[in-house]
Amino acid sequence: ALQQELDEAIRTGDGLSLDFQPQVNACTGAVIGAELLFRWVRKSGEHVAPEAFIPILEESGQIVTLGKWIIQACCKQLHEWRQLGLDVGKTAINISTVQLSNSNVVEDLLAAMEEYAIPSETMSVELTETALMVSSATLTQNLMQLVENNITITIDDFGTGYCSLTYLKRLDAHYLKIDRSFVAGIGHNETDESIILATIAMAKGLKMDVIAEGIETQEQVDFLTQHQCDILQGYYFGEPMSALMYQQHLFTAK
Ligand code: G
Ligand code: G
Ligand code: NA
Ligand code: MN
Repeated sequence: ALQQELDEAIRTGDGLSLDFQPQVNACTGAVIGAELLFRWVRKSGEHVAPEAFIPILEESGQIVTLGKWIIQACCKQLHEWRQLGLDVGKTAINISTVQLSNSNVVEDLLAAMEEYAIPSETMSVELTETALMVSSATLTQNLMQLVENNITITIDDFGTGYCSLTYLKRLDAHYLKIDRSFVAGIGHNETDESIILATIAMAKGLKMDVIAEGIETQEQVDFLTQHQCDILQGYYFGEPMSALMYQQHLFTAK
């Protein structure tokens, strides 16, 4: 039933939307871009968390059409903002390793960016891992195509996925994103703090920039800034917002 309802939603667009959550420069606090987060509200009014249904769609293959919808809607929105003269920085779109292994998702992204005249330096991909991946030719090809087209790659949820270290070794990723479960331990869990410090040191050694997510407190901001984290994201700076709210946020954040 969930799958049928989503099929219909993708066809009509009803109940589907995109949220934007600001990402800020850790030193200056300036908004440098946003992460795009997909939202689905069912006909019953129930909000379904992406974690709850994306794995199901990956299994059924529906993630391919949903992925196309998200990419189209994102580029259309970015185009509108550009037309208004709004500089929204870099937008990070979540793409799972399942999507990258089973579809032409990068072709879709490049086509939409061309259609809506979105420069590659304003687009980035957060590589999320929802299932154990065996490397496939399609996955490798898709990742290479991103790099060739100057689209930056972030390894998402670092330390919680299945084989992130393998990606670090094989992949030209630009950013490493510290998972919010580690950030939550700052100030009271030495293990989490040690993992964060080791992760930052490793990322710097690999010439990568570090993003931390799930920032909710000043203490977390201070700790991460003191330890050379580059980009911060979390409720402390702004919750995921509708496009309209985000647009207003950009004006008031300046
Ligand atoms: O904002 P929220 O906690 O609901 O997002 C949960 C997770 O859902 C995110 O960490 C992200 O990995 C996943 N997600 C959100 N939007 C998308 C999307 O557009 N595509 C994919 N593949 N995953 C997404
Ligand atoms: O890693 P992922 O792409 O799932 O991260 C995005 C998710 O994290 C979204 O579901 C978003 O709603 C959630 N999120 C964003 N900021 C915060 C925060 O400060 N605290 C918590 N607990 N969750 C957050
Ligand atoms: Na993400
Ligand atoms: Mn994450």
